[in-house]
Amino acid sequence: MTTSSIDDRRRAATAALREQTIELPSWAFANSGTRFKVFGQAGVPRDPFEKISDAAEVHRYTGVAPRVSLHIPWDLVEDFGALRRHAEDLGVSIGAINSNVFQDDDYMLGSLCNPDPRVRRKAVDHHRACVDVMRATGSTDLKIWLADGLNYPGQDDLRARQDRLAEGLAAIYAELDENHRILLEYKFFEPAFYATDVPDWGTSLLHCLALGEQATVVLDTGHHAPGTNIEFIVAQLLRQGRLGAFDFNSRFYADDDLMVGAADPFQLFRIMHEIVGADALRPDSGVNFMLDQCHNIEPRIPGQIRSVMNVQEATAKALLVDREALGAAQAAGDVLGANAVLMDAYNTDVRDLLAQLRQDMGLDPDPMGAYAASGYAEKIAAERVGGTQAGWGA
Ligand code: PSV
Ligand code: MN
Repeated sequence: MTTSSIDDRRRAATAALREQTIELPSWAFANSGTRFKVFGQAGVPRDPFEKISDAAEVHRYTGVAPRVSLHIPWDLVEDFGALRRHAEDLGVSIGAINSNVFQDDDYMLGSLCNPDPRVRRKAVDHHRACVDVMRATGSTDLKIWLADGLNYPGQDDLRARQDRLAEGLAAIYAELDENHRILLEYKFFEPAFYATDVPDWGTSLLHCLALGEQATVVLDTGHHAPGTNIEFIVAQLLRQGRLGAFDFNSRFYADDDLMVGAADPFQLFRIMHEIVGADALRPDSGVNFMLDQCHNIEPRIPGQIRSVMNVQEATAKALLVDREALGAAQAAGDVLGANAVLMDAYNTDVRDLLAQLRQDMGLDPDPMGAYAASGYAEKIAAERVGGTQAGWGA
């Protein structure tokens, strides 16, 4: 059996990890909760500028989180050029622009799939405005998640809704600049419970294929039924060159939006194994590794730091897989041997490797400790008094 040496693999892993970037969601820094209670926290941002300042702290201590996704209208500001400059001054940039066609009364029966053409036009216009935000901020990704769906059989026509969806998406696609992409997200249920208009990767992919090269699928790890083999979906989308991005988070039950790698680090490893196997970790692979999380009870900036570290750990383990040995075992039909090669990598403690990487990058090897010692949490708690803390809808 051929094997590459562990030292070679560690060297290659370190080089790849240096290049990996993870995008942070602006809404992770704002108040959030369940439908039962939102617990406020001291120092929560009052506006998008403060959200970006907090995101920049995560980048300061991890060195691998240089972009922040915005959600419109939650992150509407008068001057997006100023927001962009604020980000750049702090060493970060604006990432994906998330549209929001689910929090306006007009959208009760859907947005792009709504039976009323006036509402459909309004939803397309909102996306036009989002493309303008992309131009002003330098963003290249328009992330679309639709809450569209039905609660009752017969409530609307399933096929007609797909036709309206295709038409609306085509109108939005026509607005894109050359360097822009659409990231079309799917989710199997919620808020609609009987039928969702973009429920799965297949539906998203079909619409993307009809739209053109600039349309790709975004895979939110929380948007699947229990037991779904997510790494299979990853492999399929990569084969088609249509995996545009991840929304990383953890689920125990449904769309829990907990910290990535907290509920099922093994699943995260399996996903990253597919990514590494398809050489899709490269920064120019077109896959945007984003977080989509809410920190309801834990402090938010450390919650994001921990999440970034969790992604790095899973990635490091995937990079340590002895692919030559794995290939040889697979070719020989050695079921247990192949499984053992994968598990060896998963069971490797990579924390020392990542601590060394951070040191090489001029960072503290312990991002959580360094942030805690920085005094930033105390500073924002003291400074951010008055005003309204940001949350969903603000
Ligand atoms: C929907 O559940 C989702 O995952 C979409 O990405 C939204 O934009 C995000 O959550 C924030 O609500
Ligand atoms: Mn998402």
